[in-house]
Amino acid sequence: MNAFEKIKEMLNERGIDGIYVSQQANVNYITGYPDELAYAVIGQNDKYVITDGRFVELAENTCIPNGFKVLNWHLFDRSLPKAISHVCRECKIKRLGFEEKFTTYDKYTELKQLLENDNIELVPVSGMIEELRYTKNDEELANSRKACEIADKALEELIPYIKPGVSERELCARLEFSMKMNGAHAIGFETILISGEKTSLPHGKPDDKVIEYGDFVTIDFGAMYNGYISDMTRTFVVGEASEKQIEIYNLVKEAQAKGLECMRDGAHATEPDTEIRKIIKKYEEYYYPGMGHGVGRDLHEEPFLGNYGTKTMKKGCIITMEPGLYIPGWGGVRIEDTVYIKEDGIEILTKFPKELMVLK
Ligand SMILES: [Mn+2]
Repeated sequence: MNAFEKIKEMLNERGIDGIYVSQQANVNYITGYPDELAYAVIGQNDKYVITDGRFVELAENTCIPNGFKVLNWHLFDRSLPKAISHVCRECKIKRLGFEEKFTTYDKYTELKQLLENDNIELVPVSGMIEELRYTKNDEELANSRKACEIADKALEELIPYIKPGVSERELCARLEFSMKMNGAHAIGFETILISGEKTSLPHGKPDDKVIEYGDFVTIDFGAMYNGYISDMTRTFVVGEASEKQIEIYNLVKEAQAKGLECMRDGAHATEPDTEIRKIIKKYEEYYYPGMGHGVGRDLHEEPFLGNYGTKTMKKGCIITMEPGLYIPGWGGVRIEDTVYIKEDGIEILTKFPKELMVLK
């Protein structure tokens, strides 16, 4: 069954006969459109991409081959809701689903008014296209694998530059340059490249701080390839590692290995967290409980792993495993891989070594 057939089945299950899709990764996934600022409306028999004049040619080239019609909403009094209501009339949609988490209030209000005039009902929908994106097909896996390879290569190229006196900003620029030179279509997300005490900030930002002797350096970064993102974190020590740095590092490494062991087809999203807590018990107050997430077209997507997780890992999921310990005023360690769940076991897509590296 292709994606369009599955979507029609989902429309039936939800008692709607069309859906307006606005979340960008969802739009790109179902249409094949590779850029931003496009929307989709799927009916029982027709499907439309709606964008503006800057992107019409691209949308025609990429979406018409997939059976979409392309509209320019600027030609509907520069109103996206007017273009959507036009499509609803064309497709004879009577109950239109919309993504409640990704539709702004002003668009909702205008669309509701327009549709009411045509006796069309607006129905909030959540997580529908995301359900299709939950597991990855071979083509998606190939893109993720390539993004991970590029990240591995870029980090390897950065290692010789990580030394005292170099700023976080400079290292960050070199890493992102390397990803692009190795074929990344974009960086996957804002690079976290932090050092010293700042490594206690799980999502700290690089600045003009220079690397000092004895610093931890935490690098959390990813490449994007054909719309798919890799996500990897490594933590290094520069110069010489203290006993406590070695202890914390090895504990997180052990926790990460345990987390990987808990990843398999059918495992519940809470399971890695439960097992990891047993290992880091002594430092549990410094542990952050969100230690994994699906990654694909979006950096953070279902399933989310942690004590609040509700989903089950499935064959075809691509998920990160990234436990860390973050000690305020001292520093932190995180080790993260992007992992593919196979029918029988896992494939770790990010392959950069995880033994503690003390960079001289
Ligand atoms: Mn991550």
